[in-house]
Amino acid sequence: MSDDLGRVLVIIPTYDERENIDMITSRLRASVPDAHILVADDNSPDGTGQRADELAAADDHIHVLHRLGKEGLGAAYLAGFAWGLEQGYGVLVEHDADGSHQPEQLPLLLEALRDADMVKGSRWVPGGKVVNWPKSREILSRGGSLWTRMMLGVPLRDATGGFNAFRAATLRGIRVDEIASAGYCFQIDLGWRALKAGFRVVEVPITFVEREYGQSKMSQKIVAEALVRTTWWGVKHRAGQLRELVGRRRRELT
Ligand SMILES: Nc1nc2c(ncn2[C@@H]2O[C@H](COP(=O)(O)OP(=O)(O)OP(=O)(O)O)[C@@H](O)[C@H]2O)c(=O)[nH]1
Ligand SMILES: [Mg+2]
Repeated sequence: MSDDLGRVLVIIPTYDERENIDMITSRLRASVPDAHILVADDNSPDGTGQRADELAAADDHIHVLHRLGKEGLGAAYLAGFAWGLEQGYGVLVEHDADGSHQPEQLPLLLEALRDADMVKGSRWVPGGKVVNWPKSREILSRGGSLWTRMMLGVPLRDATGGFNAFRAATLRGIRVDEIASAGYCFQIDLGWRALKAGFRVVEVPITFVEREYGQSKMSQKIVAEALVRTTWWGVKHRAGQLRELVGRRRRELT
């Protein structure tokens, strides 16, 4: 599929996803047979990591990164990116374990990456959908993206979306090692950094399906982190724009 882009690595962060890990890996293997999968598990108490080891032992396209304990999805992805870049993959994909992202739609993201540096699976562009989500979650997600657009001036419709594909060069170019964000705002952070660095970020419509099995790790703390960080970045960004404007006016006047 994306021969010209290099080998594809799909990173799946897991924390207590035992009920989903077989389903998600088998669907990914069927959907994009050439892609490799890296399960980044934070020592899940329910044994997801051990199950992933069994799957990896039976399939040379599946790999497992065992981490010491729960550090948030952002940290798990950063470790996964570092592993994938080190191993020479040309494309790195973020993919949840819980069935919210459809492995069958991954080819659409990979296709779009031919003409982009980062592709975001998007619920809030025409053709994008959410299935089985309560209205409250939709409001939170749309509101989060709207706030991000207002604060940062980014053109993204689904800034918090977590189904993303990157060229390796994009991740190398955005200093991912400096990212401290842990929860949803990790996704905002990646998109914002990619845009600031001048990369082409494209959104493609996806169908997002609420998880059927296992527990969501979303919490008030994660929402608060996203709100505080986005607002802080926005204030710094707007202050920078203002300084530039004032400097330009001064130069014009002298
Ligand atoms: N390794 C690791 N994975 C995590 C951690 N927190 C969440 N995840 C994984 O990240 C993915 C997304 O987490 P979810 O709990 O589904 O959170 P969400 O999708 O933002 O929230 P929902 O929409 O409610 O499902 C899942 O595959 C989780 O297992 C963590 O601390 N460490
Ligand atoms: Mg989820």
